[in-house]
Amino acid sequence: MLDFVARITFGNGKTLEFHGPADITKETTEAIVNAANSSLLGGGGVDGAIHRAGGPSILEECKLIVANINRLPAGKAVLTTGGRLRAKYVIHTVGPIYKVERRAPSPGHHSPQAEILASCYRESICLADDHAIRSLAFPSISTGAYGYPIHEAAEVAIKAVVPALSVAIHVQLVRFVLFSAADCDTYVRAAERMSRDHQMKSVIFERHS
Ligand code: AR6
Repeated sequence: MLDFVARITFGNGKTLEFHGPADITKETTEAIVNAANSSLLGGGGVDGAIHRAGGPSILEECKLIVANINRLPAGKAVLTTGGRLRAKYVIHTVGPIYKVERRAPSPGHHSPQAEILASCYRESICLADDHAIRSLAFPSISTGAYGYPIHEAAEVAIKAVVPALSVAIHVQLVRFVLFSAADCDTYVRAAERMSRDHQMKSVIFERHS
């Protein structure tokens, strides 16, 4: 079995990978990211799967966090341990609930919801770096129950991850773990497009399919 679908190696030796179809609860990265909601009390989708696989200690830690901050705003991230997961940590972040835009954002500008989605990725990488975490796996945040179109979300996600990974001190590997082959293909195509359009500098792009 192939151990990856696509990989980008940057000039600084850091790596961005795309795996799929795959289940993030089985990940061996040091941390995985949860697409949570502001209550941090669990839900469906990837959130439900992470709490089920990781066991009750994750929810207990989330409750302690909520007791301090009340709710986690969209675009922010917090960290718990990983309970029974193979990953040592879970970073919980809250994506935007997608709304159809009435007006297109002006050229060169992100819509507010794209900014929030980008912030989820940036804040998660920054938090991982603060905890000296070296490898981190993301699901496709907001593209399930929160309805963000995956083609748009993939581009926002990769554009946010590449510079954040580049400036991170500890984080060396970011992996997108996509639940379906179609979602994985969408992310890989977005990355291919961006590397072709020279939006990423000095990269080696490998693809196994
Ligand atoms: N591994 C990887 N990806 C997964 C997995 C998994 N085990 N399970 C689902 N996905 P969603 P959101 C994919 O709905 O859109 C929850 O109820 C899924 O196919 O989990 O950010 C929370 O509590 C999709 O591509 O997250 C919130 O209330 C992606 O993960 C709300 O849903 C995200 O889908 C958050 O919605």
